Amino acid sequence: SPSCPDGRKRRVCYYYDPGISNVDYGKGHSMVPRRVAMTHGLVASYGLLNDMTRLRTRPASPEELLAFHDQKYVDLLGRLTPAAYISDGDLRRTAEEHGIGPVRRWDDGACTNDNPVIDGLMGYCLSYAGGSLAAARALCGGDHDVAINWSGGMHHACRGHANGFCYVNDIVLAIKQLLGRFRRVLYVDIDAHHGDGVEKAFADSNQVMTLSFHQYQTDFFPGTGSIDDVGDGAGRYHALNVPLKKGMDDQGYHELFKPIVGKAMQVFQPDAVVLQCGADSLSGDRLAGLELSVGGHAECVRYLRGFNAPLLLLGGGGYTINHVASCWCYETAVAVGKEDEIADEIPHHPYDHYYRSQGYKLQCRT
Ligand code: V1S
Ligand code: CA
Ligand code: ZN
Repeated sequence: SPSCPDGRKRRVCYYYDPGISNVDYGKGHSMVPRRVAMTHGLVASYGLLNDMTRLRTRPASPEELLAFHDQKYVDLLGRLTPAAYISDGDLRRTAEEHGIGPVRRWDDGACTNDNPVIDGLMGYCLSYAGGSLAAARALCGGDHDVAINWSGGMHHACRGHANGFCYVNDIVLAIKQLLGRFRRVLYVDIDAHHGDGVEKAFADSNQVMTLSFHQYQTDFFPGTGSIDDVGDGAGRYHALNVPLKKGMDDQGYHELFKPIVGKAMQVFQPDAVVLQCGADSLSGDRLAGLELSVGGHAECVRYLRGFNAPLLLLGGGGYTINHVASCWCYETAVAVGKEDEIADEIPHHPYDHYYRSQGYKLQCRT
């Protein structure tokens, strides 16, 4: 069925590694990787896997991380386990210099660190980076129009430093992969936080335009992304920032999103687009204060898909996990052009008890 203004169906591929359900940032930590397994459970229960090619699960190699990260940092990630962190003082100091800290506070066991030393850390990094690389390669190959990795989107990681729950920057790696085939890449970031790691990586490039919409106020993480921050040197005016006040709703958001993204598409004429779909911009998020509905969030996907450029969809933040999974499932439906066909009533599946507070409804139509 025609599902786009140009009447063409999109060929969609999708990455999911079930290993994500075992990744645990620690007790009380806001980042819950199980939300990606919940998303996959919903996607499967709605039958959407039949409308996409499932990419083979292939973790990145440590060498592939070196396309952005430095050798010392990659070596550290490879050696860092909770046991080694406790027994090896040198390793502990090195980890802390690179932004990675203890998983537990010794009094009540609750996690207090943004980037804890978690079990299976390197495997987790290689898995989500491998997913974004596989998705980027699928777009380079030309057999797919949209590629999805909901476990990716870790926009804060730096070259040699973990930051804001992100250890490796799969987005930078994926964009570098896309640049092997495409001349210009537009990066759009609808996570409630500023996409600082991606912006910084390409700040002096005119081949990559970065555009972040984010909550911006005193004490809101990471504190960067003012409207005056526009890129450096050859990349000047190729970094765009749209700082928002808390409470911004669908209508206010799209009064900015559509004209700004539309203008960026028109002026920059990208050959590929990467959309970081952080779902902490949804209303009711545990960390952020923007007030998008699932329909309003997904409208960003629908709008960008309509330009018919190769499109990479990634995850990101999102801390009220039933909302996150509902949103990314609905956006998967948008990608395959079935948003009008999926029922509001959530089908029975192994994770359905998580959706009790929303009446077992996807709540995607506004
Ligand atoms: N806001 C916020 C927030 N909450 C936490 C946190 C909460 C519980 C824990 F167990 C551990 C950490 N950290 C933060 C922020 C980082 C937000 C990262 C957003 C990531 C993303 O959605 O954009 C993409 C995945 N960190 C801070 O505010 C820094 C601190 C300044 C305060 C919190 N403490 C724990 C560290 C230092
Ligand atoms: Ca953002
Ligand atoms: Zn965020």
